[in-house]
Amino acid sequence: MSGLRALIFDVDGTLAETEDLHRAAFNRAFAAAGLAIEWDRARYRDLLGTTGGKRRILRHFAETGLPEDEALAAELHGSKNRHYAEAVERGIELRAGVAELLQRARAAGLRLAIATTTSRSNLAALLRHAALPEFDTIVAGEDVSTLKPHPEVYLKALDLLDLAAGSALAFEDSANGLRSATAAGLRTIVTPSYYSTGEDFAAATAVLRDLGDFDWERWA
Ligand code: XBP
Ligand code: MG
Repeated sequence: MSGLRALIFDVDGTLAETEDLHRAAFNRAFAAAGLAIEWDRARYRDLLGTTGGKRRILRHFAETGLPEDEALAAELHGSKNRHYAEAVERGIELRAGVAELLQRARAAGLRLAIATTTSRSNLAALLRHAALPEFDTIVAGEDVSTLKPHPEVYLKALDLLDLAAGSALAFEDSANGLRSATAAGLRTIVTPSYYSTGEDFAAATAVLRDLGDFDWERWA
């Protein structure tokens, strides 16, 4: 395809399998605060339907009859992010094919952007410790008023890139992310992750096992 100018990437689940590190960090934060809350994988898969860590904690409070204490949720979320950064510092690998795709895109003169609902501190930890190149544009959770599946994060990335949606491709791992990107008008490549496997990706332009399977010639 001609006219492709930029690739816009989701972070958690797409660049790296980070969600289980988030889950463990939530559990550490709950334990450190003396709360008897522990999220197993099945519970976390369900909670991932709610984007944003603080909103996820508040949903758990609501669903288990605890007071919806915003200040406590914010404190726990801050603690979770510190535990998450420590875990990322101990080592994180990119998903298969990601580094190669980013390199090829750079070599082809494409611009690279990030559109994520995660906190900037989590992204900074990942950018410091995973083998990622510089991104031209980054939009994170704090930069938008409404998280995915709302399109704001992708619309903002396109605005900062000064590109129309037709000149870019989005890369996502989840149904919420796919809804966000397609609502922004972007064609979206989905690579299902550990937690998103089995979700509905019917609206995707392509669904790939990993980004090493990205058919570069078709797009570049
Ligand atoms: C996935 C998310 C995030 C993370 C936790 O983000 O839903 O909420 O689970 O991040 P992405 P925070 O768009 O990168 O897939 O705790 O910082 O909200
Ligand atoms: Mg994701």
